[in-house]
Amino acid sequence: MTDQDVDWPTDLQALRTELTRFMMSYKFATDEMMTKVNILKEEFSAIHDYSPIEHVSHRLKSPEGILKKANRKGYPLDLEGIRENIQDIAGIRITCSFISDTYRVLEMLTSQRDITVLQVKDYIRNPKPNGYKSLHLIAAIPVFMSDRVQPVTVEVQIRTVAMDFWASLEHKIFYKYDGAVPTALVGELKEAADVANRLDVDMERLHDQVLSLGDSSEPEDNRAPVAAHHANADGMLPYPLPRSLLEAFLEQSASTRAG
Ligand code: 0O2
Repeated sequence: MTDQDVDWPTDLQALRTELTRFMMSYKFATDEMMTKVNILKEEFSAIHDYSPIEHVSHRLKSPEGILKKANRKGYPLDLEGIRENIQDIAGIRITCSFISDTYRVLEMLTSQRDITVLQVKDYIRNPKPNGYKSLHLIAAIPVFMSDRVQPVTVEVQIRTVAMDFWASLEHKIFYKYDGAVPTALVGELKEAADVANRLDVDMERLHDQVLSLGDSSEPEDNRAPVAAHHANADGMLPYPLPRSLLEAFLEQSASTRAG
């Protein structure tokens, strides 16, 4: 408590504590979900040839933003009402290279035991009329605090890089025109969404073709050595795995099994 707070009426002090707890629960839920996504991303980068997750970001709606949305939508202005009705206070955005990766990431998240799926909106199979595409997962994740376990709702948006590029620009244009985007621009945006979709489809087809060629098509000199192959998104793993160590390990485990 700061000196300033001493003069605050008790009800304001109580509300501030309650709001702080409320906001923190969403911050912790975001942290939990980010950990889950980063584990998938790092595991894929280390073990497989590529990760379906290109990039992940997060944001927490501000208390002002929450109040504005509750007012705009006519939701009850108590914390329980807000918790129940506003599902995007904690938001995570995952960008993937290919369309199939978005579904793969969705499946990997929704199959985790501690995640309760509340809703999935598939704007990839069913795009919005303006061309918006994305998968939206609304999920509850348990947050373990000192005196209770609180299920907290998080919105996860999963989309390709091309869809994300389009959505960022459309979002800027929408706000610039305060929602009243000129018809010609709406048409151009829809066309751009179609072009982005063609790019997604073509890139995935090309990627599949390259995969079907298999490893043997890769020139010997371009093959990454074992340690470099196991590099994660941030560079190398924190521990080296030199060939000599792997060979010694194999030899010893074979002799243990034999004897
Ligand atoms: P921000 O600033 O990104 O948070 P809701 O309004 O959330 O109660 P709705 O409209 O059914 O209910 O939710 P929906 O369709 O799942 O959309 C939620 C979020 O998806 C939006 O949050 C946007 O982030 C994104 N989104 C949805 N439609 C569009 C679109 O047409 N263009 C773009 N660029 N993004 C979209 P917010 O709160 O609107 O915005």
